[in-house]
Order: sequence, then structure tokens, then C-alpha cells
Amino acid sequence: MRLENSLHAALSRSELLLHYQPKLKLDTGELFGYEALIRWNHPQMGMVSPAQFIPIAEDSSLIVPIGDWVLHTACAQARRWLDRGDLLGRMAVNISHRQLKLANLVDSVHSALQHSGLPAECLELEITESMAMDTTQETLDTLVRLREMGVHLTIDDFGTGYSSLSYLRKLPIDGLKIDRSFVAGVVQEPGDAAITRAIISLAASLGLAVTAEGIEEASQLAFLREQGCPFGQGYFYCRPMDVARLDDWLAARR
Ligand code: G
Ligand code: G
Ligand code: MN
Ligand code: NA
Repeated sequence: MRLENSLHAALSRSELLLHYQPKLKLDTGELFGYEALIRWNHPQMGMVSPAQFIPIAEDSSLIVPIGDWVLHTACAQARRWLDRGDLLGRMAVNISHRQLKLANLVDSVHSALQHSGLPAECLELEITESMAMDTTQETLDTLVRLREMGVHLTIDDFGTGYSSLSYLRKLPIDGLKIDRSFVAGVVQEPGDAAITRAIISLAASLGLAVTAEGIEEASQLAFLREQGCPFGQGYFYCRPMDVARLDDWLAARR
């Protein structure tokens, strides 16, 4: 309850901020886009992880104004990078379950795109596999409308949910993100290597863009390249960082 109260104040006190993690094309190492990751700089507790406060935001409906703020902020930043030539592909934003259910997501995305002037094609929404399994007609309509606007939809943490793959046929999606728990084991664990290979090949045959997340080592990158995985992100390239530090990282690459 106390964290909930201070989370309410956090928005108006500008304690929330976004970090961004670059996503790269694995074959050339070219910068493709970014994933926006929320942070809470709490006055007493310091940096609070979204794993801690997003569930609180979901339980209290604060996820609606917070999600709206994330979309507006990420789209505005993407527009700046696009204008500077530092966005070839897309800005990815994580969407939580309740945010999708509360159904004004179409308006919220529309407003964020309008305000920022970011083309819809430059925005990607990441939804979790459990969300994808649990769509009602209403949430499916929301996803279809977002897709019709030109926004890309991606299944995050792919492979960690349930085993039914039928939703891949049903949902208007463009991509999959291989969960980092599999990527972590591709070199040492034959099972993780097999699952990762299977996801890459499944995505390719369904025409979906696949991203490997949590790449930490050159050996993992080599495996993913060998398997033809097109996109990746992870500490090996760059940690999620605030705009100032990411601008330094971008400048150093030029
Ligand atoms: O960046 P980090 O590993 O701390 O993120 C932890 C979790 O919080 C991840 O599951 C990530 O998807 C989620 N997360 C990060 N930013 C956002 C956000 O803006 N909105 C939502 N709904 N989830 C987020
Ligand atoms: O659930 P989602 O995939 O959105 O969460 C992404 C989380 O993974 C973020 O919290 C981000 O900080 C974290 N992350 C990004 N790259 C790496 C990495 O290379 N290793 C690890 N362990 N975590 C990472
Ligand atoms: Mn994600
Ligand atoms: Na993930």
C-alpha cells in the first residue's frame, strides 16, 4: 500500500524514467532499434525494479497513466533518434496484461504517435506469451486495430508460457523474442540450443522477425548468427541506459 501511494506520486514528481537498450542486426552489427525499459528513481529506496512496481501498478490501475506516459515518452525519444539517423527500425515498448485489457490502448498509442510525429511503423509493442494465450474478442480487436495502424506486435519471452502454439495463427503478430533463459544456455545446454534453433526456424517459416534477448557472450552471439537469427540485444552489446549515456554510446560508434 505504501509503495502504491508513492507510485502514485512518482508520476507527478517525475521519478519515473526510461532506459533504452539497443537492438541490433546480428549479421552486420548495425543498430536497428531500442527497447524502452521503465525505471523508478525512488527518493528513499533508490532505483526500484519494474519487476517490483509494475505488478503494483497493475493491481491499482496506475498501469493506465504509467503505460500512457511510457508510450508518449518512448515515441518522443524515438522521433529524436529517427531525425538524427539513429533509428533504422523500431522502438519497442512493453505492454502489460491489464493495459491491454483496459482497452483504450488504441487511443493511447494513437495519441503518442500524433504527439511525437513518429510513424506507426517505427513502433513495436511487446506482449507476453501468457497475454497472447488469454485473448478475448475485445483484446483481439485491440491488437487487430493496432496492427492496422501499422504498429508491429511482438511476443515477448517466447517459449516460457504454455505449450499451445495455436495462438500464433490467431494473432496479428510480426515477431517473437526468444527468452533470455534459452539464450543463456545455447552453448552449454543441448536442450536450450535445440529450443533456440527450433524457435528461429519456426519464426522464419511463419514469416516472423525473431529477436534473441539476453546475449551476454561472444559464443552465444556466434551460435545465434550461425542459426541465422536476424536480431538480438543483450549486455554483450549494451546494457539498458538513460538517454545521455546512450547518446554517448551512439557517438562512440560513429
Ligand atoms: O529492465 P528489467 O529487467 O528490470 O525489466 C523487468 C521486467 O519489467 C521485464 O519483464 C520488462 O518487460 C518489464 N518492464 C520494463 N519496462 C516496462 C514498461 O514500461 N511497461 C511494462 N508493462 N513492463 C515493463
Ligand atoms: O521481460 P523482458 O524481456 O521485457 O525483460 C527484459 C529484461 O532483461 C530487462 O529487465 C533488461 O534489463 C534485462 N536484460 C537485457 N539484456 C540482458 C542481458 O544481456 N542479460 C540479462 N541477465 N538481462 C538482460
Ligand atoms: Mn521486453
Ligand atoms: Na523478455
